[in-house]
Amino acid sequence: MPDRPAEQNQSMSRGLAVVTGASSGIGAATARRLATEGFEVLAAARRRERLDELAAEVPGIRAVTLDVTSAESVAALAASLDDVAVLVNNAGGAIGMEPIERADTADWQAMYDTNVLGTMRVTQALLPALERGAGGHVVVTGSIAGHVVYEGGGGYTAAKHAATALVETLRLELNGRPVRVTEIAPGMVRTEEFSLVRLRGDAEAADRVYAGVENPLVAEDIADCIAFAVTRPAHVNIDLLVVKPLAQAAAYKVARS
Ligand code: 8X3
Repeated sequence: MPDRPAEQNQSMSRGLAVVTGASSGIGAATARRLATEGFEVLAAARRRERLDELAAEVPGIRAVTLDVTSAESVAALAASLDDVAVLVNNAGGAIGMEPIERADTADWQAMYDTNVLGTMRVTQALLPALERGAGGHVVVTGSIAGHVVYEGGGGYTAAKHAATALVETLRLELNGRPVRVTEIAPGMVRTEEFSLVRLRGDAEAADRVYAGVENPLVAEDIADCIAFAVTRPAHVNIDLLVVKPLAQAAAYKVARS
């Protein structure tokens, strides 16, 4: 039971935050954290059951089914929203570690579709709602892979570089309008799914990514950075936060015991 009347909760709300890719990892942690920061949170993803569990567990979170690769799904979400304070474009991820000479076109297309076009679709559709009221904030979960390249990362680094280009272009195009634009670029974050999906379900290979690394980042560390960016005063725009664990000096320079 809420300990305050509904009207009072609403008046204390920081507004609506939409988080894509909210069914696990950084997205789920961000949904939880923004709810505790006083946002009304719409947790969006394809896997509805996971979202329903999250919404049942955390007051202030509602679930909505969203496929960022579908224009229809994105349009349906946008049609249901009036005023959005924060959009966290978090849906995305990596598929495969093959060198370019053996890369699979379908993997690259899928990575571009979620990490880049997904962000474009959702941002474009929600911009009117983001501009309404007190203005809005577009956050993109990028990656250090959007700023450097590494062997075996071709498709993912290409997609994340494109996501970074999207963020920087969007900030230029929205200049003078009341919408902040922020990229959070994580390095090594240990989540239940990122490396497992990237390595096509090979759990041992996924574990090796983090082997001997003292304290890789966790999803809550990135949620913390997102919460920081979106709770600054409205005139303060955090352009980019690059966030790595202490053990990681560069994409492939990682201290291991
Ligand atoms: C995840 C970071 O180093 O695997 O976005 O590209 S990395």
